[in-house]
Amino acid sequence: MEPIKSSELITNEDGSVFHLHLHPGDLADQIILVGDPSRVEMIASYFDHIEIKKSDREFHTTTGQYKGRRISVISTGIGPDNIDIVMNELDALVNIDLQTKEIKPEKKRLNIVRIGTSGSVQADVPVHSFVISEMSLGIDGVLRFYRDNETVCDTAFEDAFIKECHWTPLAARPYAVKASPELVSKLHTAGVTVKGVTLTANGFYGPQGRVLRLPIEMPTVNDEIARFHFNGHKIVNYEMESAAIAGLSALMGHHATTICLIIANRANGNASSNYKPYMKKLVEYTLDSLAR
Ligand code: R1P
Repeated sequence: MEPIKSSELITNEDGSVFHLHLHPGDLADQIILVGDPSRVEMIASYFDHIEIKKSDREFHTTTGQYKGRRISVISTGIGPDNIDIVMNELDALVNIDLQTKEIKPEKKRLNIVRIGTSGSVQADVPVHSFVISEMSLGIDGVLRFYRDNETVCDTAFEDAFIKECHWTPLAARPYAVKASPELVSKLHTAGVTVKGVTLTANGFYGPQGRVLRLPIEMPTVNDEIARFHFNGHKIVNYEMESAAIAGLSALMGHHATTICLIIANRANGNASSNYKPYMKKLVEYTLDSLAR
């Protein structure tokens, strides 16, 4: 197979991958993705030992050890467009030789857990709940640019969602992708976490049904989303990254899921006045679950 052209897989002068500025040896097999770069610092403060710290733009990485487990924490910034960058560069770091730009014959599988903040659409999933995405529904379109995307999607779930939620923006058909069942069961504890479907939007306001000054195309969509259920699955929360992570991981052969802290409840209008202590609890819970 022809090597990948330099224009398609850009590397920096020091040989690191273009946006993440990482070399293959900088990356652990267990990865935690977060949106906020300051959350990288906070998570790394629990590490027993820090090996590497690198940053460029919103992409900050710390690799270290937690209870003997090597982990890389990486911030993605906000949104699914950045996930396209991060997932492709993570995969390139382990599955492409960055010097020859040849795809390696043996593929490596990464374990990827996103720790995020999100808004609940269910009145009975209150602020400060921990929600694990057993499936994500992306309305962001990223996955649809990749061939064979439908092979990792639940088309029946998508059809039901489009019909029952009267979904009109079909430029990018919503895509439903399962998270890694192994990671979901590793992170789930009955009574501590809630499992459900996470809706990944390509914006924070209109695309999540928020109205400030501009009216939106589907004014009743959040009520319909809250009522929607299919094959025992309900949509629990909204954020902006998990579907692109789950979808690209499924296509690339990595394991991934997302665990989120609820910081606002869209059904009853409540919002957390200070979510940071609860985020620390979620981080402690997730690190200990991964170290087990
Ligand atoms: C929006 O405020 C951001 O917060 C959520 C959304 O997914 C989006 O990235 O996650 P993070 O707290 O991980 O950034």
